Amino acid sequence: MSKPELLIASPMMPMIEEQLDRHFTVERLHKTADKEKLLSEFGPKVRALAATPGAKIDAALMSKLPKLEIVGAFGVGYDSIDAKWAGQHGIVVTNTPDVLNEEVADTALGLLLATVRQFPQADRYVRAGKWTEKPFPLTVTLQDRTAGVVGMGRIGKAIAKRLEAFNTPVVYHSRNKAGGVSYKHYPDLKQMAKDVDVLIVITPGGAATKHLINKDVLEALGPNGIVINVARGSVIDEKALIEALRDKKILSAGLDVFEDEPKVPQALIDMDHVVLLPHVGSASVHCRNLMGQLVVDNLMAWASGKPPLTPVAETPWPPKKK
Ligand code: 8YV
Repeated sequence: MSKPELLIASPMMPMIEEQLDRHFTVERLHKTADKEKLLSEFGPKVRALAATPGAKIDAALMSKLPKLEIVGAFGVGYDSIDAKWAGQHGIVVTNTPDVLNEEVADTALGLLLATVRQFPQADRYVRAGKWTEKPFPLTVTLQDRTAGVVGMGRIGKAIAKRLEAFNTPVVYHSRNKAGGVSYKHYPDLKQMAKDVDVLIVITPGGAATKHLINKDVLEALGPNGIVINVARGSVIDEKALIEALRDKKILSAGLDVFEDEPKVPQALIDMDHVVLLPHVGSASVHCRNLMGQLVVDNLMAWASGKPPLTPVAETPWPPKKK
C-alpha cells in the first residue's frame, strides 16, 4: 500500500517523527536548504502537513500544496495556522486539545504562586548567601485577592477549579458567557480589571485577541495588580506591560509566553519583580507525549479514511469539497 506524502514543517518530537516516518512518505521542510525546490517537486504530491507553532502555516505555503487535505498541528493553540483559509479550501486542521488542560492549569497556578510569593527571588536570595544576613522580605499574598480569568475555555475552567481550592474568588472575561460555570462573567475586560487584582490570561492568540491586555486594562488593574500569561505573548501589549511594570502602575507579572519568543525583552530580564518562564505550560514529558500521540492519531485516522479526532472549529469534518 502506498504511503501518503506528508511534509513536516518544523522539528517535532522524535516519537512523532518516528511514527510519521513509518506510515507516511515524509520530507522535512526545515531540514531542506532549498525550500522552493522541495516545494515545487514534493509540494504537488503532499496530502498531509505536520507542524508545531514554530512554523507559520499560511495561505502562501498551503497554496503551494494543491493536494493538501490535513494539517496536524502540535499544541492546542493554532494561531500560527491560517485555519480560516484552510477551511475555505477543503483542508482540515487538527490540534491537540484537552490532553494538556491539567498540565497548563498546574503551570498557571505554579506561576501565580511563584509571582505572588516571589519564590524565584527567594531562591536567588538563598543561593546568594543573603539569608544569613537577614530574612527574606515579607511578600504580598494570594489570600486577599480575586482572580479575573481572561478566557474561560477548557484550560480556563481547570485553572478556576484550582483557584477555588486556594480560596481565591474567580470571575472571568470572555466574549460570550461560558457554559457550565457559575463565576461572574464580565463582557467588559476593563471593568473586570478594575474589580480584581490578578489577571490570568488563557485565551487563544491570533488577530482577535491581539493586545487585548493594553495600557488601559493594566491601569484599571492598578498598583496592586498581578498579570499571569500562559496563553500567547500577542494577547498582551508587551511594551505597555513593561511600562506599567517600570512605572509601578501594576505590581508584578508572571509570564510563560512573549510577543517575539524565544526572544525576551531585556527590560523584563532586568526587572526583579517579574517571573519569566520559557513557554513551559505543557512541557512535561507526560503531557508532551499525550500531545504528540494525538498529532499522530489525527493523521493516522485521516490516512485510514476515518474522521480526524480533533478538528478545529474553523475546519469541521467532513471538509467542504475542494
Ligand atoms: C505548545 C502551547 O506545546 O499547546 C499550545 O498551544 O502553547 C504549548 O502547549 C507549544 O507551543 C509547543 O512549542
